[in-house]
Amino acid sequence: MAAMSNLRHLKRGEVGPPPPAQDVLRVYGMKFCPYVQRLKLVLTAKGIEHETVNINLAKKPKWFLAKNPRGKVPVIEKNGEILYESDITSEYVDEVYPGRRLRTSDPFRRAKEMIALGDFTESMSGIYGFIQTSNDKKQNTHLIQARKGFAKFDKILQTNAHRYLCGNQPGMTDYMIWPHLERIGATRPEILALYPAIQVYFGRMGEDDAVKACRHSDELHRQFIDGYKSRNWVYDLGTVEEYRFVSSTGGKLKSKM
Ligand SMILES: N[C@@H](CCC(=O)N[C@@H](CS)C(=O)NCC(=O)O)C(=O)O
Repeated sequence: MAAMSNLRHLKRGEVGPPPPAQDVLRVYGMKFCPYVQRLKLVLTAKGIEHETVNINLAKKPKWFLAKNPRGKVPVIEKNGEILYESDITSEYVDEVYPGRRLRTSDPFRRAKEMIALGDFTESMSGIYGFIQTSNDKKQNTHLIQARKGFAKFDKILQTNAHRYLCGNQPGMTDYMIWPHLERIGATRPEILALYPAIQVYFGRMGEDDAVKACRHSDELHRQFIDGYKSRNWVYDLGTVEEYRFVSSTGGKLKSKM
């Protein structure tokens, strides 16, 4: 159950995997997707066994589009049922699998977390715009947008009574935020340095076991984002493992996932 699976990304024209075996949870993902990482953090924090099939999102197989008409990862499949969207799948597995409950149960605290997530999310299109362009003028516009959300998020963290947004251990909202912070830390650490509370939070999240298990090196992130900038998406970067299908019609997908 490697956290961010190293399995090769399957593309259009390639035969799809057989359905998952009875009661096996399967994640359709992409090694560098922050939304897949959200779900993987939740699965890892709760110790939920699962297998992974990685999808080449630049050349999506038809059989994948049939599973999620939105064409996005993550998707989960179990016993013939399918769900997608990182927040929906994460909440679902948190609720139906045993283990530490990651969603905050107190309605008021949960509502405050949603406000923090909203402020953080406000800066995301700015951040990804900034990371992906080399044009100075465009970078500046994106940075202005990113800073608005970050300043609000930093203020929330300053007055937060706990080590993490969700308490003294990372919870659901922390895991929804972390994948984006990881990418900013890897590519633009100077932005994080502008916000003292975000920087402390970043360091604390980095100590969490699930975060460690799902984390890519800064160098690997930079390699992937460089491809992204030049519109040359390379998904099979770093360690790459091959699938071993037992049969094309059914049965277990045999692989270290
Ligand atoms: N709202 C979705 C966003 C997921 C998403 O954008 N995933 C990207 C990869 S990081 C994707 O599948 N992109 C393919 C596409 O948009 O065609 C979620 O939270 O799961």
